[in-house]
Amino acid sequence: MFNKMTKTILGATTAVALLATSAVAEDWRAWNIHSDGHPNTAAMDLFAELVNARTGGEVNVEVFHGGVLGSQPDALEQVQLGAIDAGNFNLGPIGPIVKEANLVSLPFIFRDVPHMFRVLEGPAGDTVSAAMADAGILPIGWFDAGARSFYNNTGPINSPDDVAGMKIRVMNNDLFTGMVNAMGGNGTPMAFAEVYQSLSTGVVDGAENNLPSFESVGHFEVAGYYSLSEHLIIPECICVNTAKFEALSDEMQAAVRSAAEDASTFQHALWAEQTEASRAAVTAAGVEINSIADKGPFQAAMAPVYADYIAANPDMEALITAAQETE
Ligand code: BDP
Repeated sequence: MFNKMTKTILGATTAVALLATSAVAEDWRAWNIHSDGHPNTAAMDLFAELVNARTGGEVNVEVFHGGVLGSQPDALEQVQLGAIDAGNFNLGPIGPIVKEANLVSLPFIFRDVPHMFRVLEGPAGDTVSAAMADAGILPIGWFDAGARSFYNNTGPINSPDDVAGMKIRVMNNDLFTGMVNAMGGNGTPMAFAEVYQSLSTGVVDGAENNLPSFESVGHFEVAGYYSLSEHLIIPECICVNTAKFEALSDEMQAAVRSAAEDASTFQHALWAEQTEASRAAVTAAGVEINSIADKGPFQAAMAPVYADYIAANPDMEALITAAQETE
């Protein structure tokens, strides 16, 4: 399926590539935390291929997979500085840099993934994108990252009380630490690369992520219980250093944008497939996946997280209401 979709998309690029004017070629280094076999890696490879083809070689993207260019918070700083040009970033770690991006990192703010995309494509999403662009991190494509759920090595989680007393690794954002702490747990920010080791040595009791990431980095080998709390539905972007993008001609900007859009469409299809494949793979490996009949108590436990957040960021309230009221 990869090949067929890739070919169709590449076939449509020839005409656009001919539009490319000859200017000095630039090389963009792109960050990706994932490795082979993860949908985002295939999508970032396609993005690079499409940019190179559609800009007629005027922009050459090279993607560095597996987080070799550094941790996500560090890489984001590098994008702001222009030392890294682009990448596939999760909006969670962007929140500490761009306040508006925190809209999508509030637990249970979205009803489901389609609701998240409707918000992103509406006025609230425009506000988030504009703030990111102002901070130097311009989103030009949106990836599906499903929903994040808790996993641990003690037992199934069915209520917030089951999280109480657990040390849970979270991505770098105070909202996530507050989220776990509000359930009586101990939210512990840590780089993604350190989570496997920390789970296996008991430095943390659990973590939270979507099924493809839970599988792809082997966390399922060291955390046998995956509980479908689906507490965070955070999109990811293909993001580019704003100044680098704006320095391109209009044609080149359109070519890069269309590459990001097609790579995103491709990613969405792969994501749906991979989520099911990962569910099957971890189940076959002995992981117990449990659904949670009533998520109400988890949502109720988030009341202080929202109250504290809005008290500290009163200007975010309108955006939060707009997201919640989006049909
Ligand atoms: C994955 C995201 C990646 C994050 C990672 C994490 O795709 O961007 O760095 O989770 O938990 O799902 O750190």
